[in-house]
Amino acid sequence: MFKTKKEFKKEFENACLVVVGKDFEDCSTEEKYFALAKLISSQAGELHEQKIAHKKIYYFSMEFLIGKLLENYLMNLGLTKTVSEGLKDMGESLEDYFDIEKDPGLGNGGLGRLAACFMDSLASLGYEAQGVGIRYRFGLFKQRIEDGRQVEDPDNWLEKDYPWEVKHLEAAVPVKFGGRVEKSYDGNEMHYQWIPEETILAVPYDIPMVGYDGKQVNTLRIWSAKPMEEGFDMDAFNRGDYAHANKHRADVQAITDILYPNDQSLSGRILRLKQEYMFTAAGIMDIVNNFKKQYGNHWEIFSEKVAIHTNDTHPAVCAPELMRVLMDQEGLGWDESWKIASASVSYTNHTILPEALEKWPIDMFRNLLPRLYDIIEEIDRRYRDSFHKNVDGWQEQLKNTAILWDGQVHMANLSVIVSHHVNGVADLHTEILKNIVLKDFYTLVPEKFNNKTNGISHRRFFAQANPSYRKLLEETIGKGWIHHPEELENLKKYEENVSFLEKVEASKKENKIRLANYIKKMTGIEVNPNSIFDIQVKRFHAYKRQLLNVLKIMDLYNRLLADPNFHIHPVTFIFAGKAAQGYTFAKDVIRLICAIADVINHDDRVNRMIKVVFIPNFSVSNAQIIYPAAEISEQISTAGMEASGTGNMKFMMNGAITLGTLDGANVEITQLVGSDNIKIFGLKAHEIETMRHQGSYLAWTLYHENQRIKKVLDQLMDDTYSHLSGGFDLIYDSLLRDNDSFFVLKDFESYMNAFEELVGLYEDKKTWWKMSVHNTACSGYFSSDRTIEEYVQEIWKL
Ligand code: Z16
Repeated sequence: MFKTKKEFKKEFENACLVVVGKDFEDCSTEEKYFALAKLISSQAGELHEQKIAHKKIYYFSMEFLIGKLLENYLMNLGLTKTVSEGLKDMGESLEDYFDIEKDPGLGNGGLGRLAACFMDSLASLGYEAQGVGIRYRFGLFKQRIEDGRQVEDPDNWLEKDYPWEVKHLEAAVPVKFGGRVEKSYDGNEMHYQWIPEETILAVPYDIPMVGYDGKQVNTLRIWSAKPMEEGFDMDAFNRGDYAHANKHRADVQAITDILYPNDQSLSGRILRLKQEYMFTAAGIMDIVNNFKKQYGNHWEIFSEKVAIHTNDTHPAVCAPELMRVLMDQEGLGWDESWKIASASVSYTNHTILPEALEKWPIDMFRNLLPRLYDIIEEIDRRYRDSFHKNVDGWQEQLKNTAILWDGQVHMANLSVIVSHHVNGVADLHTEILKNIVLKDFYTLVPEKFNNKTNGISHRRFFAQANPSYRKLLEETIGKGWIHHPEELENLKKYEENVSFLEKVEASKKENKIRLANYIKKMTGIEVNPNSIFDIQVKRFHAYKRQLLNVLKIMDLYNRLLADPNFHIHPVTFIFAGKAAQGYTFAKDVIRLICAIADVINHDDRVNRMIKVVFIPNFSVSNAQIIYPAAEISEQISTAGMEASGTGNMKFMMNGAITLGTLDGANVEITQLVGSDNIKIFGLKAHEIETMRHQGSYLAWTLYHENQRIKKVLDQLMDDTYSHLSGGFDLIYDSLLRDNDSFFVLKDFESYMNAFEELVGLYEDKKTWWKMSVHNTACSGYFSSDRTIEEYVQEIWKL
């Protein structure tokens, strides 16, 4: 482990030789980056000491959006200065190395990034943890804009090797699929043997998860599918039929080839079910192997040593799979296995959208996982048996909570039944789960339910992403907040301090210029750093209502042209985010943004006042440039539909003012900052619920009564914006023919007024920057350190 600059230079030169096989002088920048990453990775490895006898949490997640690691790990290990100065001596620039690193796209959005923030907090707080996931050969597609449309390119992140991962062939485990179950009776009890049609090999790759101060280094273990040695078709190979000999290999590897890009929608594809079972079964086998190594067959203490968390229902087969291993492999009985599994597994729900709640056709499930199906059927049978059939409406209750129903396996119900705790991800979301989505379960087992409001890594998204603000904070409230984010509260003392407010404004300006340069580089568009940066970045989805934001800009444009007295402070409207390939509506909204951007940015009558930018390929790495530059944070989902949101927290911490609905964690942001320091508009969740119920909302009426709405909608159909990529009938129809399912038009007026009031406040600098500082000061609550402490104390009991 190097400490000084001199030691670093020596070890780095050595790393070039060992890793790349060349002298430092002969290495390309990319090779040098590779050597440095390997060096830091091995430093981290030295810190990875296995603490025995502690309870360990295994966090199962289909997605981990970890972002780039080098800069973060140098910061966490306290090596940034040593390394950057050492490199400077050698004529190198650390920033160049940061640029080279690939950002693994092993996730879609919020759920995957949450898992990564949790890994950061677990390690930083010193808890023993392992992330369990999938090593997709292709991450989420890379997004490019061509002729005003989204184009998807494959994300071949492993093309040149990934220096942070270490393959562990010795820890590979077999995973079975298909076939049948053989039952035999030995005169005493039944034995079940799963005779699979196919067995594949799951191979783990470990990525170190380095905590702040290097306190604890955990691992993220991601699994890759390979054929078993015997699986290779030697006969075909010997016949010279190479295509056939390799087909099996290709079919098996296909299991971990791609990440499904449909964020929050069920694909129903068998390959997806294979992915889910593969990483779950591999992870469970790994846990059992490690447990046996340490504790032999003391199964009675399993749940005192192991906590298993399922991130959404994707790993929902954790509990039945653990039971299968305990019964079929370790010889335990049903009752004991059930007790162990249900005392170990817990579950987080991340959405109430029906299209995201996983259900698998029973036939498909049974054919692919026959033994698992038997176990699930027995869990379901016992659940039905234990049902109290003396309460009114029990049939309805049973129907809503049973695992097997309607020819399908209901994964959310399975998850609730097998878990000791079930949680939502923000107060409002958990209330909706308890009172609507899972209300029958809540009546039956209220004690299982609890809330764990999401959080974010304040180290990555604030300390690292916002160096100018970080420096300012260190000069005023010190460094304590990096360990104890609640200390950001100390900033409240500076809210009236004009010279401090000016420094905050200057820091924001610096971040805006950084983003403006990035925008220029990526899109060619020049933006004015003195304009207000109004930003909406997140996945494209109808319920997130990017469309509402677009209609706002169209309306502002109309009024700027029509009314010479209409004046607002200049604003730059910035969007970023990906739409699933097959989600035509969402892709059309991106197309509409690009179309209005093209018109407005080229219209010299208004382009000193407003501009519109779409930043391509939203990812963890450009997010770190975007959040710190924001002044207005757009969090405008239809109330009740965004489970929590986490971008809202990242913006708030970086001093942006939220313009939002009372949805997800916006509700808690409002409670924390007070209603004077946030701009809330629109219908409330219960009002939406009532209107949906009564069918009382008619979008047509609004269209005919409101001239401004009528005008912008008509412009979707005429030639105002159709020059670049065609018309926008689908969007128009969603609002009028389909009666605006997401209440876009209903919230339009309230949104416009809120926006204008908020922008009006910008003229008064003191008010604005005071609000901004107040938001940062109150944001410590949203550190994932707080969230993780709650999981640890109340669910995992580490
Ligand atoms: C996802 O990103 C989320 C939910 C889900 O069911 C599937 C995916 Cl891929 C998001 C929620 O939409 C968001 O509100 C929440 O903040 C995030 O999960 C983390 O909980």
